[in-house]
Amino acid sequence: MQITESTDGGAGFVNLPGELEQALIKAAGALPAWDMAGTFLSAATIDRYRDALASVPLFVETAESLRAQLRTDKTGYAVVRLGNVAQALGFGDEFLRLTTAILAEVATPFQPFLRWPLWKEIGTNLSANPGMSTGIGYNAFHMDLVNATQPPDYSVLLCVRPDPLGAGDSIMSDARAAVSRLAPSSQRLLAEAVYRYGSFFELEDVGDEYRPFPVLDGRPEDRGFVRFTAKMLTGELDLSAEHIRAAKDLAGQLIAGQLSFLLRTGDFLVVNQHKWVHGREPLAAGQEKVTADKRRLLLQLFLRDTAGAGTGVS
Ligand SMILES: O=C(O)CCC(=O)C(=O)O
Ligand SMILES: [Fe+2]
Repeated sequence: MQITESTDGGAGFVNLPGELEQALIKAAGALPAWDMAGTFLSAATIDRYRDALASVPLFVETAESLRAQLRTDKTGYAVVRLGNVAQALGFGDEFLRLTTAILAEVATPFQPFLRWPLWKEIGTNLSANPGMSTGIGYNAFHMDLVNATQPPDYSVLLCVRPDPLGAGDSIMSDARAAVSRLAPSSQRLLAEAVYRYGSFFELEDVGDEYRPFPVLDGRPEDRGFVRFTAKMLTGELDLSAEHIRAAKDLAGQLIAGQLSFLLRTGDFLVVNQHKWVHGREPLAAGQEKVTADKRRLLLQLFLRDTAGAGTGVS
């Protein structure tokens, strides 16, 4: 079953009333530059942003409903459509401050990759491995920072430019639902700490490297993760045949339940990583004919649920 949500009707989509868009466009100009406290947006910045937006009509209710929508026991993801706001403001400081201020109402923005700014560019790189983040191929289902003991609670992707050739739909799958469709024998195998993926360096505030890790950690849904990336199933695998089979069963169930939609300019996707895995369909053929400044470009940041009772493996 493939559910394609190409219209605004999907459960996760958030369109703001025109009145709120206009008020946000006005308020953005008054937002100061942010300060960081280590990898986190500073508490002083969060307070200043909150004060600046508190008087914007409809903002407080909208932020509250976004926070509720993102819970594991609710939808667990959102595509917030800020296209009109982006059209008015462009993608400079004002727009990024506004987006950061909105996200700070969900959880604390942070950037665990020490070598990147708060908003990390994910561009289109013709010479990158096609299956990896900036590559042009199929970006298979994964959670971000899968090999950390405390992955970010939420992953955010802001679309500056979609693929000008019209492809590259985002894909999402409810990992908890996919696991529930597996045979108990597969679930048992996925609970064993035998899986490995990727490197771990120059990272902060995501705990330690988790290697090997179990896909299923047995923790409650709002705290634990389905620690999975289909990217670990390519190449030489140092895993038993039965552990490979269980992981492939899960990959198959994730695809069976997938949603897909195209992020437009000014949309941001927030994914609750305790519930959903994400990925991206291939970009269209012919990228070499698109000049570098016109190719697909996203900005990524992460959120830490500091109000929660702690996440991941402690
Ligand atoms: O390109 C995309 O839409 C997804 C990128 C992504 O998931 C990542 O870089 O972690
Ligand atoms: Fe990702």
